[in-house]
Amino acid sequence: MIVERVETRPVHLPLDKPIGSALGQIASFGCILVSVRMDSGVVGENLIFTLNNRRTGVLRQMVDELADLIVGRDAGHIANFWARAWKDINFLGHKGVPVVGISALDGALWDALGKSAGLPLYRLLGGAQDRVPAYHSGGLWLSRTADELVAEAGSFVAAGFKAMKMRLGMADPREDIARVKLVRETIGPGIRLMADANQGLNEAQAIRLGRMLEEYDLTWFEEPLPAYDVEGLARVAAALDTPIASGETEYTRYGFRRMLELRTADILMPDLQRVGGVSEFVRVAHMAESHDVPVSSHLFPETSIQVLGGLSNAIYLEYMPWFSQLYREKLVIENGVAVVPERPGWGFTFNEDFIRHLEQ
Ligand code: SMN
Ligand code: MG
Repeated sequence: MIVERVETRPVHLPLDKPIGSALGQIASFGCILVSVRMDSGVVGENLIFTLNNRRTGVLRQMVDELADLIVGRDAGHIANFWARAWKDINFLGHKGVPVVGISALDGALWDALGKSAGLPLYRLLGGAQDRVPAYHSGGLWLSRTADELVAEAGSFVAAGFKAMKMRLGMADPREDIARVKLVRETIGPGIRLMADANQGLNEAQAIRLGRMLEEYDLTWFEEPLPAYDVEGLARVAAALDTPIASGETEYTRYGFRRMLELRTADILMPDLQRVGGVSEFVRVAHMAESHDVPVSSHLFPETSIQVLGGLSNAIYLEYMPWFSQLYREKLVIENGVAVVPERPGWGFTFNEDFIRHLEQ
């Protein structure tokens, strides 16, 4: 199977209502839909995005610029592509947009491989589990009032979720604590609760807030510090009983190797677009397994579910409904557990009817 062509399409996807996080307000997403066409007729698909459709053109350009590394070549030589691309981006840098470009093509090639083999990715990866616990991450934002937090947390439990994540980062940390207390009281002790600070704290603030949150039995305290401060994060992790989750802002095996060496986090959560695609997610997860560290996913539930299904140390899928409308198929979550599709490739294909109305 030879790659014939790479196509990229920008799509602006608005949210019904803007949401607030420590990363700022989010009103929409600038998505780049990537389609890699094979001589066999198979098309591998993938998705990358920016918040609020800012600088989306840079992502698209990066994918277009890397296309010459796969066009005319054997589409099944994915690791070969990855190694050549790694050398190719050396001059631009081994983090950020160049790695996102690799991730986009890597994922599309894996989708194509699965489709041509007639197998879902999780089986190609070895088949560790066909169900993965999911936590609801599509709510409990900083922009929610106390009443809205209660209503939303209740609605997630009513929908069968056994775990959910809220955001931290109110101007006064006492307000964060009051909000965690409120959500914990709403859902009771039997439902898992995660809290995400989105890099908004410094080391002293993180340890202080983390200590005050210990009594609310958080399953994890996510990204308390700026992503670059891995040494500080290791000290936060050592100071708290609550497990630390981090990694959504980290790149490739080299970034995660450092995190594991320093024991910065109890749970690693690679993001398919930043880690370096399926290939690198798997490398990172296997490396984590050798340290007895579990992994979760970050965003992209429709595609991440296949990767987690291939990993014995995957504990949670982040369920975020943002991109669901872009796909024809719907992710099935039964009693809070996501079902890994048995359809080939990702098992999710772009919904061209919906996308037609969005294209710029
Ligand atoms: C998150 C990521 C991207 C945008 C908003 C919120 C958050 C998460 O860190 O983990 O979902
Ligand atoms: Mg996060």
